[in-house]
Amino acid sequence: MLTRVIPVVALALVTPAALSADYLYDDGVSSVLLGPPDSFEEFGDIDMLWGNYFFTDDPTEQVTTVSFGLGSLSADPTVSIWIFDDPDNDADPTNAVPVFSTTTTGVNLGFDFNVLDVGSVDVSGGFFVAIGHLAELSYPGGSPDYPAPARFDPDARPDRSWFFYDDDIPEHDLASSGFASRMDGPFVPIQGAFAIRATTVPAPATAGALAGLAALRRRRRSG
Ligand SMILES: [Ca+2]
Ligand SMILES: [Ca+2]
Repeated sequence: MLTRVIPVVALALVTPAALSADYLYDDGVSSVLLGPPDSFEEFGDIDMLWGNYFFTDDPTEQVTTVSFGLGSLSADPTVSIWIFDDPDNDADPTNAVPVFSTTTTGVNLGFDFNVLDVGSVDVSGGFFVAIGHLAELSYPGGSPDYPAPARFDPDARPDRSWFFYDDDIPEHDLASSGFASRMDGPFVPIQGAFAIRATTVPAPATAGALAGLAALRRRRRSG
């Protein structure tokens, strides 16, 4: 009995890391920044959310890491990190359900990424990984100005990236956000994909099944 258990445990520890998947659209050179237009001055500070929609390779996976590039930030550099699972998996995140959120201090690292360990967040099929930031209205030199925190790659596909503006982004009902657009929408002057990436591992059931399969093969080989 012991000889059957030990290989399974060892494989369960090794397999998830070996099978981790990276989801991204950018090519590492995300050279364009997006923020509210100065014409939004009448609305004051603008809450932003921008993110990428991905599809899991396996039916269910666990997001372990979110990586994101940032542009210019407000005086308060706090950013929020959100993971949504989309119940209808239709590439449209406006009805997606938040399954994880936290806040951290964002840093503009140029083409490099802020990296956040999110633990193990279950997602199935279509999921949406987004960054939030309050774009504070300021008046440098007397003219209205907003930061442009959403960094994107203009060479990447634009039809999986979405952004939202509102006084306070309604993360639990993105469809009701004051402004929502895909990155190939009519109000987008430069299209592209956001510098937001997700790393996943197989969900425990999948990892366990794979480990069991490997153990079965090993037993067959040795038998
Ligand atoms: Ca889903
Ligand atoms: Ca949807």
